[in-house]
Amino acid sequence: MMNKVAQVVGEKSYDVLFKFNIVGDSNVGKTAFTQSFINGVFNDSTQTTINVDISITEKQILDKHIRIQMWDTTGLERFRAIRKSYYNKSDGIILMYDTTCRESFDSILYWYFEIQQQASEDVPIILVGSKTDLDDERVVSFQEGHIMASRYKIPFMETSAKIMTSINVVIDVLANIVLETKYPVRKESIKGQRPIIILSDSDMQQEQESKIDKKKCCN
Ligand SMILES: Nc1nc2c(ncn2[C@@H]2O[C@H](COP(=O)(O)OP(=O)(O)OP(=O)(O)O)[C@@H](O)[C@H]2O)c(=O)[nH]1
Ligand SMILES: [Mg+2]
Repeated sequence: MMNKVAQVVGEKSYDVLFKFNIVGDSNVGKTAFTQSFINGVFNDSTQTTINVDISITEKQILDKHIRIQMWDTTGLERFRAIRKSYYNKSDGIILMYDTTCRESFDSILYWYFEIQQQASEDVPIILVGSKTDLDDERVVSFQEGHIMASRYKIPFMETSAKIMTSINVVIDVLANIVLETKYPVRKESIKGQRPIIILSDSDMQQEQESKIDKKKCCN
């Protein structure tokens, strides 16, 4: 098969290996997201990640068997130096903020800048707003997330690791974008299956920022 990079790891084989990084402020839910995706369970007693945790899983997308490495590191500023090598050869990045924490949303600018500095040019990024199950505590509206993503021309989704909302969809969207880039011949077949809204400038103008009071922020 064209482009097939068959690799064998123990008994298992896979067609493609993707390295995905998840970034965002401390406490936004990066580890909870990763664990929900990898293990299918929510752990509400996560500790701040020290150094880097790498988890691995495999997934079938269309005719490709994909091995996904999830690289999860701390969002704490004092560990910034550690993160330099973290972005090396990243295939895709989940840029996360917490919908109940305005400060984490304001930090998106900073994280986007760090990605531009450290990751390879044109690495696919998806913006993710976390903790949608905490609806009463929400301080960042869906529209604001949408507008931010439009600004950077990247896809956007909201998730909850606790009730498993859209966790797999985020990974599927990112994996499909990477597959489209690495295997352009597949573009047409994948396009029809991509569950994302392509954000345009006109979408952006039509969106009204909703007025939500600041109620609470990150710890
Ligand atoms: N209700 C709710 N709580 C969540 C969700 N995701 C994460 N949390 C909680 O938010 C807190 C922080 O989650 P973590 O996943 O450890 O955050 P992190 O981004 O990995 O933080 P650092 O490792 O310090 O960078 C924990 O108490 C989680 O239980 C969610 O979807 N819903
Ligand atoms: Mg963590």
